[in-house]
Amino acid sequence: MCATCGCGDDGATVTIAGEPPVPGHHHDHDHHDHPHSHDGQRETVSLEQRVLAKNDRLAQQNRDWLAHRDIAAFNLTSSPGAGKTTLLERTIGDLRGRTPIAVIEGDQETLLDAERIQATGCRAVQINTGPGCHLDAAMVRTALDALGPEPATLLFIENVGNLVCPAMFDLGERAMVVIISVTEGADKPLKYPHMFAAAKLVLINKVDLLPYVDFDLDVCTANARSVNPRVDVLPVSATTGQGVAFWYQWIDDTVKV
Ligand SMILES: Nc1nc2c(ncn2[C@@H]2O[C@H](COP(=O)(O)OP(=O)(O)OP(=O)(O)O)[C@@H](O)[C@H]2O)c(=O)[nH]1
Ligand SMILES: [Mg+2]
Repeated sequence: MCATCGCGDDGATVTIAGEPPVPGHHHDHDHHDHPHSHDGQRETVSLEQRVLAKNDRLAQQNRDWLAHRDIAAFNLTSSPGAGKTTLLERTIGDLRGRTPIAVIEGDQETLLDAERIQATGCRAVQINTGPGCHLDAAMVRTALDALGPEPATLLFIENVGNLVCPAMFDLGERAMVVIISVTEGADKPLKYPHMFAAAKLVLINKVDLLPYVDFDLDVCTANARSVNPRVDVLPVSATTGQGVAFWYQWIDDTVKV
């Protein structure tokens, strides 16, 4: 069960396209078999705390595992369709040859995004969360075992498209990057503050569409900084390539920290 929205995430699977799926971890989540509402709010809050505390422990193990191999991981979050996979396709193409790159894809169903990434020649595994609405640290651990990234890999984790629950689940990444596209409205940082507060970088994508939509870059930036004063903000277009050089520079700077 998701600690934030209560949806189920049992039965996640990890798949390398072209190979049979392997079951993900079992989500015992320290809970019993009954719904959690019958004992009132206190039990629900305590369960949430246990789920998140357990995730934080596993995330720290992931962080240690990655650091030991000099692997920097970036957790990409956004609402569905903001352009995460398109940006990854361009990023892989542009950074190819500079450093090894691998991708963990998270979606409720389908191998579509992993297949798009593999079409670029990059190694990718797909986690299908089923009814679950976010990746968690245990799923990423299973995916890392399947992926076997070489030392010094640049690892991108594309989270399930959702601006709410992924904010709560540390995966052991170096940084969370939230992508918002100009068609979504400049108010989104105010309406989904937890995600923007957790991010190190906000990428404002699809700026090629700015002439056609009512979206104010300065207002969106100010809204993001009102919930996270130190967050970096970069406007980009994953399809035209506008601004992506600054994204690559940001990756370089963050990897070196
Ligand atoms: N005009 C424009 N379209 C874009 C841009 N980036 C992505 N798109 C389009 O937006 C749609 C969704 O892009 P995806 O990359 O699949 O988005 P996503 O965030 O990976 O989607 P989910 O994984 O389903 O959450 C596609 O039709 C892309 O071609 C961009 O910079 N400009
Ligand atoms: Mg995608």
